[in-house]
Amino acid sequence: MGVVGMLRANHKNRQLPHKMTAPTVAPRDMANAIRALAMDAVQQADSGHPGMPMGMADVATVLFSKFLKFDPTDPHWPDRDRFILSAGHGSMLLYSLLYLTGYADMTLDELKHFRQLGSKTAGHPEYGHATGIETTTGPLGQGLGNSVGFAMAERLLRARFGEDIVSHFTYVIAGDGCLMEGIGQEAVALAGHLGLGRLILLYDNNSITIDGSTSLSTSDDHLKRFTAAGWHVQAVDGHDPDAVTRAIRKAQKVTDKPSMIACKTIIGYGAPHKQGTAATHGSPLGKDEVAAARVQLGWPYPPFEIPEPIFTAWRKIGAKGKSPRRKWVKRHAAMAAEDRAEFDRRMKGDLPKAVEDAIAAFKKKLESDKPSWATRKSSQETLEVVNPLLPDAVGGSADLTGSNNTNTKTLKSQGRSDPGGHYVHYGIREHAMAACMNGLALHGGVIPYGGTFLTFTDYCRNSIRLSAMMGIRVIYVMTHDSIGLGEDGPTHQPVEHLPSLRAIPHLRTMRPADAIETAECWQLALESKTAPTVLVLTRQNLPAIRTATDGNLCAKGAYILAGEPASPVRRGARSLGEGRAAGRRRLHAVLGAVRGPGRWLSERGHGRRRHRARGLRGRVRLRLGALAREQRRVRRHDGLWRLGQGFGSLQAFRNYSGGDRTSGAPAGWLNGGEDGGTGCNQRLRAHRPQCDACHHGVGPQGHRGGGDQRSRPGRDQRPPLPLRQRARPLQG
Ligand SMILES: Cc1ncc(C[n+]2csc(CCOP(=O)(O)OP(=O)(O)O)c2C)c(N)n1
Ligand SMILES: [Mg+2]
Repeated sequence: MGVVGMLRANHKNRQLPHKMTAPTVAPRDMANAIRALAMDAVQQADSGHPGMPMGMADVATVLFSKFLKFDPTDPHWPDRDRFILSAGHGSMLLYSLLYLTGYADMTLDELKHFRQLGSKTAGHPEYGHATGIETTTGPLGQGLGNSVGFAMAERLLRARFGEDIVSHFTYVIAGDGCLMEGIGQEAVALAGHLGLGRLILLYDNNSITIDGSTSLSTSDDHLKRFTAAGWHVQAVDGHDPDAVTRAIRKAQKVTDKPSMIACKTIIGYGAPHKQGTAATHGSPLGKDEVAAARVQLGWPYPPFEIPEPIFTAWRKIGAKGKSPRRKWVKRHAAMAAEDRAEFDRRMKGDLPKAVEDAIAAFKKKLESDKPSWATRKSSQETLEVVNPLLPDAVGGSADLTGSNNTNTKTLKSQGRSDPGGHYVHYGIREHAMAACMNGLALHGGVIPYGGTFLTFTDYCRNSIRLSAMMGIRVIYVMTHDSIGLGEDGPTHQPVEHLPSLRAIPHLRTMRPADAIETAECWQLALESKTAPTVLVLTRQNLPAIRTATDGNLCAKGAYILAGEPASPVRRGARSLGEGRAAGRRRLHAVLGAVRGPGRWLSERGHGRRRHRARGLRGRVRLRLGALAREQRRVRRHDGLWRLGQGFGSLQAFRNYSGGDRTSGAPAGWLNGGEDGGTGCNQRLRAHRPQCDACHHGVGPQGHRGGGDQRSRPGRDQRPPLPLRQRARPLQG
């Protein structure tokens, strides 16, 4: 009898593996539910990563059943523990856990549609697709960087509102890849330095990456490395639930250091012929191996079927958080009214009214003073006005505080001795700074901003892209924006950075031209709850060109600086012609506001202003150069921008490859495949895709000169989740 036959025979008896009489179910069987869901979903999708979920199932079961404080009926409960899957390729681990513990929007149907068009179970976990996904991960090391921000936000808020209201842990699962990444090292060093005691890292120490054994590429002793960085470290057998339990308990008690638990695991645990090898990392196990794994694990149930006692046991775990949450609700209700209102405001992300008033008053003052400040100085002066009124602000810089002008008089440095300090010395760790700010923003209750030189946005780029993809309020203060930076030379001179930032969808890139515009751009950045902002600021002084008027003119995207033009285009031209300096300034204003993040102006739908902006585009284009032209081509001809909500999606792949994953899009076009926005490089390439059947170009309307690709039968035709309709968590 073959393996499948054995299975059938076993399944007839419907016996539960091991000894299981409700209500006690062995942890091993709880973990096997995760393993089975992961391998079956990947097998069904014919795509994905079964190895990591199968390897870490035991650890995750211990974490969720014994430690994690969460309530699926209130996924945004502010005092929940945060769970971050930094090894985002193991997304089925998270999806299985969300389903098993009872998050309403993670249904079995979603698991069955893993990596399919329109499902919440994207290739990598995407924030906003489903509740319980705290952050978007996939680019390795990002989640680890985020976790530092989550833990920092918790500590800051605990210092302000007390343990009764804020007291939770941040748990992060990271693998060999996250630990190898440079950003990982930056994050580890920062967390250790700050002594973030509520941060617990569960390291999937399986010694395997895609290429094979980790011995091919690394000789790091992570335990020593983490110890040197100031972490508490332990090493355990990741398949021994008792050992994992003891280690997490111990880690929780270490309050002055972050904790790392290296969990020795076997990747693909349970797949008899493939476990322990890279073969389980990123490919379906194959029908026979899945069947063999069922026998090996003692799991005779058909795909996606979880036996009732095991399912009930998981749901009980999901229900455990109700009681602590209710107690928290009572404590919250008992807070002093003023404190409660402040806590709620901060978790909602609303700004105090006083901020708007103060910026308006500051603009009036600037109008009369007419300072010729560099915009980095204008930025600092704005922050001096805002920060005392905005306790949410968490500033910082990657060791360029005096250059970025990011610190203000009222802020104290964040650190062990002042856990409530709102200024972070990130050190020379630009990438971790950006990822950490993402974590701060995602946690809620704080508004992060941080600075470096514009040219070093390259070091932060993937995190900036993720801020934009997630639609979160992170403010990047990028100074020294041009050749006016001084004598540092070409290594420090940003040339292509501005257009390349503007090519990132949903990112607001603003380059104010004087002090008033800087104040206005700051206001926009602070008010922008659903998009990050890059403030591009000068080192050199600029003359005042604006007179303050009521309202925020930069919010319009573009506006007429002076006089009444005969037509917007001619107006722009005339400004340029009127004199070099004036022309530059005019262009500054336009670049600062119009091009912005590329789309937000037109999305706002102000017809007249849109017209004006379009009129000015011809001028702007001259300065933006080749990259912007490529970007426009991508958008105009290929339509992926719209279809993929700006970042690429399964939908785009399906539409453009005729719905067949293996038929292949044009070379180099969508090689992100099912990885989704986190892995798709659509932004980086500008090929015009062709239909692989007839070689006609395809666009948003489908085929040009051919049939509509989307009408191909035999594929999931569920519509994608429109960006705005996704289950975007309210912060708090
Ligand atoms: C920044 C980045 N580089 C490369 C990749 C592609 N990638 C995905 S998983 C992986 C290997 C990760 O190894 P590990 O963390 O040990 O995961 P495991 O194989 O143990 O599941 C790589 C290189 C990525 N997702 N992100
Ligand atoms: Mg590994």
